Amino acid sequence: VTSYKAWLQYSKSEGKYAKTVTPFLKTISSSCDASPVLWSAIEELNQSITQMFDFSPFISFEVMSGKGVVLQLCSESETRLQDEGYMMYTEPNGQLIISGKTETGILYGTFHLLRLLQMGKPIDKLNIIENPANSLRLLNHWDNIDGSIERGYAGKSIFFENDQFSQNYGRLKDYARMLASIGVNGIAINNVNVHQLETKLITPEYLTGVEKIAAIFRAYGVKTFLSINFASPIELGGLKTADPLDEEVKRFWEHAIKTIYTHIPDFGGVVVKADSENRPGPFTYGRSQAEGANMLAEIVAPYGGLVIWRCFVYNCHQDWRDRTTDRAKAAYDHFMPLDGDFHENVVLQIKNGPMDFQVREPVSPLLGGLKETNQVIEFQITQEYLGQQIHLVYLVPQWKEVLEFETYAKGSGSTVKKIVSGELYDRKNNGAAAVVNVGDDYNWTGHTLAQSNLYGYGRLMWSPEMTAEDISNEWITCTFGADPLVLSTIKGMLLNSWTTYENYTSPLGVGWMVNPGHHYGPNVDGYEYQAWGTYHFADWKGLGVNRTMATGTGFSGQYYQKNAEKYESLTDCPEELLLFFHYVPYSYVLSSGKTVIQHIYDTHFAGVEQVEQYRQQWKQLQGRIDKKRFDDVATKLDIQFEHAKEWRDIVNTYFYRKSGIDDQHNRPIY
Ligand code: BDP
Repeated sequence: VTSYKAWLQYSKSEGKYAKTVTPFLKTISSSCDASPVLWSAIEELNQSITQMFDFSPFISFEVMSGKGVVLQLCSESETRLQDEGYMMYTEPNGQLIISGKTETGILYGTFHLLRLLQMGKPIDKLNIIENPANSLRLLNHWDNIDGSIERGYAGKSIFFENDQFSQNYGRLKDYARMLASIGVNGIAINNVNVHQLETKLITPEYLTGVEKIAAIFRAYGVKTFLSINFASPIELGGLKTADPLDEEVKRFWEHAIKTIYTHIPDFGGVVVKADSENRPGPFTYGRSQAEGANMLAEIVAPYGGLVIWRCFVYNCHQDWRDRTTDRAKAAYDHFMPLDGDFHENVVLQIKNGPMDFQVREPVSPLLGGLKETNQVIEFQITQEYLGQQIHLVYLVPQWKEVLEFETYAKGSGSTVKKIVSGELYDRKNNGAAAVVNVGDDYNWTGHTLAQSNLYGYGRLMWSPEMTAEDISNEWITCTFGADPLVLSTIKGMLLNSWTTYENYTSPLGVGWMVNPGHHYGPNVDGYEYQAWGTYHFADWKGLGVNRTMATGTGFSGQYYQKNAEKYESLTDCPEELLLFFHYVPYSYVLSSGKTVIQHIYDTHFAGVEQVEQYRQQWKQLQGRIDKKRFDDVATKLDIQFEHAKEWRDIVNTYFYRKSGIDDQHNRPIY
């Protein structure tokens, strides 16, 4: 199935281009030992070249002279390369050299070459040096052993099935290939909410299964991680406590970690969601998050493991009438005082925004706030609040905005991407993690075009300098081929899709107008009178959350001065975040000259019209892409259109009734 192959289509290449590149691809030779990772590179080259060009390359473990691909390890002293980096250049004699300090570097170079070939780029004068900007490029699967996926919208788990490990290893290998092709180097295979059965993943009974998965991914440079239950000492060890400072608890973990590493010597480490949304954690024992994380860190350190500790710690039983406890403040309040207290192998995982993956949020103030702590930014590729892979939302522009955000942590130039990569504060165990959107659907991601988000995440974390457009060019060409109309149409749709979704959902940064629980579809007051800390405070006079220092929750004060002042001021606050920081009357006038209420009406009508345009644009591609993928997307767009109208009507009607203010254009609002 074509959609299964995602961006690794390797479609037939004919004509002039095929003629020019063929001589360079006739042989693949290497002087390296045939390790699993090197073998993956050779196998990928062999299969893709065979598919694209109607011949099979000659493979040799002795370097061949003259035109041909050569895979080689370069000297340890090569200062231009990091461990996972690579060089790729064409010698005057026509040898196309891919060299890395490690075999993983060579594998990444190989996928770069295949990308060039899929895009029809010249390869006769290559001179490329690439290093990843971020050392940790991780994915989190929220998969449960029964096969379900928390917030999964693309079928069931590819790892688990009916309380067992899934036996579809071929599929896992294909997934590993996809991940290596975009530079992902670590995956946590189970849900951060570790339930009873998943708690057992760290026991020998289950580790034999994890071990098999780890072997598949290892051959593609991807390390395996597990999410663990902080209360394991009680649930598995029969102890009375999980207190991180208790000696018996430590002994429990020493034994558990040793067992993991016996099975998986290069195990990446553990992911921990503690003291959050009813999960156990150190708070139960009066210990800090640092005490909890460091206990585990000391135990995994001798094995080279990491403790990835999530900062999504907040009180999910708050009183909605209490307007000073602000959920947006929680992560910063909990973790800032601990800056510098975490061990070197602890990595804090920080959601991109202070709330929870809404269509629009400011950047988490912990990013840039923390100076002496390793950190990964957490993105959500799975579209929990963004249309659940029924709606088209290309997320790269959103992530790009986050990465380019100026924190002023060390004066200007202190962008999030430099903090995340570790450059600004000279930190090593840094980078990104993302909740992935993959399941066992034939096209991996439910919506075929949602493959672009997985692709984009990997590419952007490797190279945050790429633009959302660069990434879409690559993805579309590799996925759908080089037809210019296909390229320009899909590109236009992708690049505007986030704004479109924002238009017909929640306005001006306020967020949260979704149905509680499953989070799909409009429900303006769905969360308004509940304990989750997620409000819009709309009443008959206006709406928005007052997060100012002067009269509100004080959240704006968690930023460095320049940003704090900007958010604090009603007039300087970026308008897309106006209602995140301010409560304003419906008649408040925006820079466009429109009132807030008119803006709400207009954007909601516009958003639906844009979806209608996507449907029309997509129709023009009929016959230009395979029928299955064409129909798949067409169907999704039809549903999106219906659901966008529902959003528009419910949101507009709600605010019309609250405000009593008519639409200037007299469109139907009831
Ligand atoms: C929220 C999800 C919930 C996750 C939680 C988390 O609704 O299912 O468990 O995030 O990140 O967005 O831990």
